[in-house]
Amino acid sequence: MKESQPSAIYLKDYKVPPFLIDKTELTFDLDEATTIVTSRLHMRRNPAFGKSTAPLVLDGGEDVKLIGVAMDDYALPPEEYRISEDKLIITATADEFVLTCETLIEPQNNTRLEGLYRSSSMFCTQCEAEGFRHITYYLDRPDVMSVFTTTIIADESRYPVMLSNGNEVERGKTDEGKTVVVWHDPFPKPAYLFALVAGDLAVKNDVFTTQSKRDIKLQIFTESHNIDKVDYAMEALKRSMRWDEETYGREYDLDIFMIVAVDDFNMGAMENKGLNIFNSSCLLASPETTTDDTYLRVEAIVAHEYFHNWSGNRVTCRDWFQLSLKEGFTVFRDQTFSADMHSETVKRVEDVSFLKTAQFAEDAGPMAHPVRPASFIEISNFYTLTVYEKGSEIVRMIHTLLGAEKFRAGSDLYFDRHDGQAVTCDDFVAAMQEASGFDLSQFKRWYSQAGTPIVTVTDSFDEATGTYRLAMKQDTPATPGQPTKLPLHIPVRVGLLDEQGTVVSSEVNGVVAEDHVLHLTSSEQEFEFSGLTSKPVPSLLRGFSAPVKLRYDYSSKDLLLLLSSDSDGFNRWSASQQLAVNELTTLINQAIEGKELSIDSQLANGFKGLLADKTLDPAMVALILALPSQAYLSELANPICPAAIKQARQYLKAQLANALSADFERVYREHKIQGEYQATAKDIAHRSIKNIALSYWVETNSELAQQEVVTQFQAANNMTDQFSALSIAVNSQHKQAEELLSAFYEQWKAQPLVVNKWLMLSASQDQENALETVQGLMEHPAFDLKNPNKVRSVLGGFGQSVAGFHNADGSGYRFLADQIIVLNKRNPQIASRLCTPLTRWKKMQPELSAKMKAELERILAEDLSKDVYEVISKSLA
Ligand code: B3K
Ligand code: ZN
Repeated sequence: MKESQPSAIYLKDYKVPPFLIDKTELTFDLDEATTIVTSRLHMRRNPAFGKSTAPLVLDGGEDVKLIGVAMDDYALPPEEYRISEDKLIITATADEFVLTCETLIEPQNNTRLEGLYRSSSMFCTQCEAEGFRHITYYLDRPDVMSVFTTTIIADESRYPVMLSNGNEVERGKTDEGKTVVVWHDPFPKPAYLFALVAGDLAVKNDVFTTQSKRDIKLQIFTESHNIDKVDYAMEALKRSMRWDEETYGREYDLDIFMIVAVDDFNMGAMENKGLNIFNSSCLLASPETTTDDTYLRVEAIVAHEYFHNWSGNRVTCRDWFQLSLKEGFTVFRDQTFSADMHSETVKRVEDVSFLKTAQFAEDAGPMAHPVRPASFIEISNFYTLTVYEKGSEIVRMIHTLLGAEKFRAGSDLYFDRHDGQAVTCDDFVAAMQEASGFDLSQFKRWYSQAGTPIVTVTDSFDEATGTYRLAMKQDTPATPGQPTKLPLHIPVRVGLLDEQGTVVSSEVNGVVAEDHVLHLTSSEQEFEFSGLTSKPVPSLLRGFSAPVKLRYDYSSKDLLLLLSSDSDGFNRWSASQQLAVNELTTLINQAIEGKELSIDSQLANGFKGLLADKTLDPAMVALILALPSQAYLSELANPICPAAIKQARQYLKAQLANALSADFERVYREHKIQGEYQATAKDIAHRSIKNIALSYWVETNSELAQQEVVTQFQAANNMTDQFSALSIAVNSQHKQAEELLSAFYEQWKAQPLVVNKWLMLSASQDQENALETVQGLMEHPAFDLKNPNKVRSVLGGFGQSVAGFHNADGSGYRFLADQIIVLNKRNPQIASRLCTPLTRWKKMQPELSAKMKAELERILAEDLSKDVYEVISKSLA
């Protein structure tokens, strides 16, 4: 452990920057051994800071070597500046000056993948949040916005493509014959949006004509062997550009928009101004190598990064505590876009299912934090499901409260008022409130209060008056640093069904409708519905109108009625989940008590009706058929007994499979599609129901089903069907599973993105020797510790192996901790993310919990990066 541990910074300490940088001129002399960066910063004291003689303090990194610094071309002697930790401090400055810094960096040795680094044979950058300081000394904070001009000097034979933000304005040669390219970005931006790419890349060109009839040049760059896999991303980009014009009135601003795919990338993609950089796993797509899920993911991420051009770039964040200002809003925008492109209900179910599994778990764990955190040690740890997904739910609730038209008026006001500024979540809410006249003052607590609220609902019916009453209570559990909570403004969308399942109208506060948005604002509140003839079954929290845990004592009969008849598609899914959770909870308890598992499943009746109903969207049926995941059941459990959960899921799946075996076989056959692969909602739906039907059918141990798995694996003309067959074989412990896994690797070993899927599936196998398997994978030629995708595949896959990761002897936890310790030094961001499963130790069954805790303590004793230190120390607090 270090002598002194890193300390937190606080939102309440925010101060405007003492200096501004109006213009930033950068020159990169790129070379294999060393890269020289020269910056000329046109700086002045910030009038908003007040009169001051404060020294100039620039952010840097231990990997940046200062060669020289000059003020207005006067080279500063060593006594006129100093370097303290990672800062460059210059005591005496004029009120306005040009600061020149020459620094040396070694991108080829940058394993953190922050700042300028090498991926394959190219140079690329990642500057959000604080990567720019690993390139040169700067005021690396989002409220310092500057106009950038970037000069790149490199050997053209190795780096024929040299890109930066904005427009290319000049091209020439140095005396030594190197190529010089100059880029200028007219839009002021914070350093986190800076980007540079240089490499030998192939390009796909296209054009988009904006609503005001400007032609925008679109370019996607990849290494040459991947350029045949960018057509889908290009089409998705054009759809996104059109959608943002139509839905938000936002047009693209520069004359060129570029995307580059790189293999080594810490996350999905990055919205650098005019030059998005993508993890190749989130950009490349072809039917043979890419599954339906990934197609949809590529479309969503292309859209997300493009939408940031307004929600993030033109209007950016004042400080990193406001991260959700751009991320929550942009996730909401990309979710709505995907819903518009495909099916609204399917998209909502997928998003909510993810939120309830992963964000709810985060909100209940040691890293729980508000959507706008009040403090952090390392901002990279706050690119979380809370900031992104719960942040999006907050924006969605504003949309629900205001209605579509007023929401649009609010977003217009927000963009117009704050264009070119770095602002706060309060500014966003203020624009929404002002444009709509809707009071959002209590609602704003959603930004500052962590934890998932629990809404408990009871009801009563007065036959004499035909009045139905819902009594609601809200309660948000304590979270670290927030022992008590205030009531939130929670929009609860409600419909009422009669005994036949027909939605009935009712009157609430003088409004007659089939669907009401109730405003739950107090800890306890009652709502009255009049005009009813019999006690209804309530369809509560329709469309998941708020990110809360709903408690209402539904009978199985009520749930079956909602499942078969609710006019709100989301709540049909929700009813099926509740029914499954109820049955699985009974089975999990039997498993924990060591009893023989047995259940008279009601779910089978519900499923039977769905499988026979040809009017339903097959994608929705597929979602309903998917049993709650191991991860979601773990989120609900306390304590978590992984083996019991797994046993219960397997048992229920087999019961359902046997009860409905003929239905699953029929559905499997009915939904086979002929012809060429298309990533359309319709075809995706057929494939999803077909493959889930096969996964049930095979559980009956039918020889025919087993053979069908192998046939589909061999005959598939697309990765969705081939990989589904392989996963079904592995998960059902098919006798040919090993053989198919080997065949798959042999077939695809030249395609790294497919190999990543193979690594993940191989690492997740639930077998006695799972640890040995995963250790073998880390020695496999296909593995590379430098590549975050491969690390995530192997270690993420291993986390899903109950027998491996949760092995009773603690060996799985020890193995993960060993990897975290190694990666802590190489790539702190990735190391920190890998800690998540261990941070849930307090909820685990006691024997496992103690073993997890011991590993956390072992990690804490190491010399840790800020990233890993923050997560581990908070988990043990
Ligand atoms: N803004 C980036 C995320 C950067 C993460 C830095 N650790 C991608 C996105 O959300 O669009
Ligand atoms: Zn984003």
